Amino acid sequence: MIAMITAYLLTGSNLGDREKQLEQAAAHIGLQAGRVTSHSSLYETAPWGKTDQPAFLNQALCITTDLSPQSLMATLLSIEQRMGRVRAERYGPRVIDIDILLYDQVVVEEDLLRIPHTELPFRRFALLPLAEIAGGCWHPNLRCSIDTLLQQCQDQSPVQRLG
Ligand code: PH2
Ligand code: MG
Ligand code: MG
Repeated sequence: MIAMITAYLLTGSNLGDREKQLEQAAAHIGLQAGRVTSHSSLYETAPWGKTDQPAFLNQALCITTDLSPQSLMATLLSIEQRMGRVRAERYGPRVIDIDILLYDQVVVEEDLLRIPHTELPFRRFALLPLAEIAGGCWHPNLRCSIDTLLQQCQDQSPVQRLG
């Protein structure tokens, strides 16, 4: 048996009814991946990487789960598929994206799965929502807190917390 661990996810959407899709994703995650124990506010975020696309809504979720990192990833991908995600271009628009940011203090370095998320330190749209619910949380590779990563982040892209 695998003990319950705490993981942090980031959901994102920039096509269709973004808010409804983030809600649906959280509901699916709660049913299939673990228990959603807390969530950040919704954030309206400028598209990062490929800028000629609509703005995203992003949200960080905290879950407890007994799934391994690989099973968690597979479950999240199947939720994305069921919600109608079509993978086209890299960084392109999507109805739903669910990424694993942190999985306890575990480091995974496989071709298809990297935890902590490799881009986390460079993306304000992920760090700001995550800091709202896990500012004191430790990054196992960089050996500093999420709050510290946010303070050091050079990304200037607009990220606005919604009321
Ligand atoms: N996801 C990406 C690429 N760019 N930009 C924002 N603002 N939010 C995202 O979730 C996002 C992005 C690739 O997964
Ligand atoms: Mg992503
Ligand atoms: Mg993804």
